[in-house]
Amino acid sequence: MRVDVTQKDIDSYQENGFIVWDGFLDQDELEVWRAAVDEAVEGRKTSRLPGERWQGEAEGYYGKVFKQRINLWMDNPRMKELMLDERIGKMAADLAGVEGMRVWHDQALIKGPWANPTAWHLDTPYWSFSSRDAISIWIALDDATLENGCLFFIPGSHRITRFDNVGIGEEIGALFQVYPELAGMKAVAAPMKAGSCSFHNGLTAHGAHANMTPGLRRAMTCAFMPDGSTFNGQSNVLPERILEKIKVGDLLNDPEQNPLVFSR
Ligand SMILES: O=C(O)CCC(=O)C(=O)O
Ligand SMILES: [Fe+2]
Repeated sequence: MRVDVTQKDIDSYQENGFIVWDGFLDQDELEVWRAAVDEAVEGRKTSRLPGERWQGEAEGYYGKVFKQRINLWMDNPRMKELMLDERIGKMAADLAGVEGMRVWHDQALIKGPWANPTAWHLDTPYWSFSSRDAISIWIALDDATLENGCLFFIPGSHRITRFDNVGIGEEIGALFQVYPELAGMKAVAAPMKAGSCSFHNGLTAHGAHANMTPGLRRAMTCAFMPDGSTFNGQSNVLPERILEKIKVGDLLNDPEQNPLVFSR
């Protein structure tokens, strides 16, 4: 695993709101990740979340953007070992410039053959905390190409966006109605070899192509929440057990839900 973050990487991430990280996993590690993700996704059947919420495949257009299985770390021991790796948490904390990182949620995102494009969107505004320093790792388990649905980012957009957002729906450019100031900015494609990854700020505008091939575009991702973040009132992926008792402003620090992966 290539985990050596330099000051140059940090500067580049802070400037652009994303960084592509070639050669994150070596071939042996890639095989381990692929096997673990395939096993965990298979084990999850049609539940998008563990527990009682978000059971069954998403309906309609969104259900054909990707197959989404969230928080695989919670019910698959092999995924837990991979996702809660302190080295990944440290990379996320170093790039984001924070003291500690908790898992917000992991997710497998699998674009099947002829999957719909992933409309332009931001991530953090969906979540149950509001931080400008949330960050996601997106690991390519297959080569992610212009043909099968690689990611696109708008460099610098994380410094312009607010917490207004759009859903990942049929209108690929809906985000630009909310942020006309982004409309003139050029996007960068992020094709990646299998085993490479990217990190992006949750407020960076991003999306992905359709899958125009008969093969899979498998990705494993994890969103990290800076330690110390508090509840903003949105349920998102939180289970009933937590929603029953939490109040706006409370710390999101339940170790069974948001484990601390790294702290300085
Ligand atoms: O994999 C995709 O198509 C979208 C990924 C994404 O939006 C994310 O990781 O935040
Ligand atoms: Fe996203």
